[in-house]
Amino acid sequence: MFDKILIANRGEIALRVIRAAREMGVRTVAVHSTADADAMHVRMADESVCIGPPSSTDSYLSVPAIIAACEITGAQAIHPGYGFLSENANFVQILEDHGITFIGPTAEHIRIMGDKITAKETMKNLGVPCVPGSDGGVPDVATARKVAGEIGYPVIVKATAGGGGRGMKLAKTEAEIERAFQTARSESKAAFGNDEVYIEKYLGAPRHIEIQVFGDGKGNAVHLGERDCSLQRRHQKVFEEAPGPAIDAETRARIGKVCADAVASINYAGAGTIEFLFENGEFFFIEMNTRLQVEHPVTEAIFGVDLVREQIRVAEGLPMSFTQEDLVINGHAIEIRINAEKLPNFSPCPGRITQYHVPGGLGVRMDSALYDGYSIPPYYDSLIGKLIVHGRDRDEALSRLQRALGELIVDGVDTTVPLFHALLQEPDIRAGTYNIHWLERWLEENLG
Ligand code: MV4
Repeated sequence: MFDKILIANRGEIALRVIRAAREMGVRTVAVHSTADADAMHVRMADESVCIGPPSSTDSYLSVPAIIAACEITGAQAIHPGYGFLSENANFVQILEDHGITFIGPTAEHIRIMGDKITAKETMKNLGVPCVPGSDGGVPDVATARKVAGEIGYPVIVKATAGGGGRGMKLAKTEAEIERAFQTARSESKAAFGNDEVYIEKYLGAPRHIEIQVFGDGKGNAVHLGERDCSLQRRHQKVFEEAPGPAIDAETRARIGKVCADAVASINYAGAGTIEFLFENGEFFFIEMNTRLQVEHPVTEAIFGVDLVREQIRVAEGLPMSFTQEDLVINGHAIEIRINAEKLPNFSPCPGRITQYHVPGGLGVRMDSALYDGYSIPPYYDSLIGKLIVHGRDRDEALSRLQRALGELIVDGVDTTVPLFHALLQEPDIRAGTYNIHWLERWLEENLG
């Protein structure tokens, strides 16, 4: 086993990794910016290294500073968490060249999935069902018009370097294709330095269903079912649950096997998420994320596994500690993301926490790096906590969420907690009958 790992992240995910490492007897190194000197991850780690000024670019994204921290402390591996350097293939390539283990997939797999055209082509060749669309990149307007005409309108033009909703343009009719194509292309060039775009049939009212996969890097892989993450605002997830209310056991087993077989055949290592749009009983691949995701705890809850522990094991070359047959779903889990944001505009609300009380009891997990008196710095994202509840079924999970939310106190800053009190009153939330557009519409009608 590793003696010591470095966590190249902050906030709740840094704590999440420190906790798994500690249970495994692995020592931990926190890195932090000057703004995070008093952060909980620095306190909780065995050692810490200051790696730069507040700006992420000069600290949590600084490859030389992070590698120097590794060399100084003798850490043998780096866990990237999510965001920051977690899907940066160049970073992973440099670690590979320095003999530092990256706790995650290879640079090559990150690169393949980071380019959305290559990712889709790879998945299609592995038998994963994809959204109908262009065969690879679309070089000019004439081709765009031809491809869109063949697929049928509406279509969506997407940036190959995009993902997560960045660089997408809808064309409802042929009259809109030229503009959609040109805008997608120029915005993509400006944002990513890459103007390659592709075209897909636009699905009107799907759910966002993602399949959790896990590989050992040696040709073995499993799936851990799905999460329904359809409730999003501006491509930020707000509420996630597992299993998906619209997915039955047979459907899960079928798409799960397709995904597990696909990643097994490329020798994928570690945690991955295969994202689909799900409409009228059909799955359509859109993207693959090669990291541990924010919402991984709902999967952990229903399968009773520690995904970070598995990541560390596999990075060391150990086998996974479960087989597909071991992975049986128990009950239902829901996660809500608590952000330091002021409603109705969701404007960031950093500041000092004057009172913090964490809910507890059966089936309640709060992942957060907050503490009484902590000052949330203004430099990073606004996620300050995740409340995860687990029940025997969906109704019990919903009741438990409402009960736990009632116990939670976060004073001193505005948070998104009131949004969840309101959402839990909604018949569509209680019934699980929502799609990717439900939340934006609800916000429009209720917070306007
Ligand atoms: C789509 C789509 C409809 N049709 N692709 C947005 C984020 C990125 N991951 C993919 N996205 C979408 N791709 C086709 N062919 C609709 C969306 C989309 C969306 C997807 C998931 C969750 C929320 C969303 C909100 C708006 C649009």
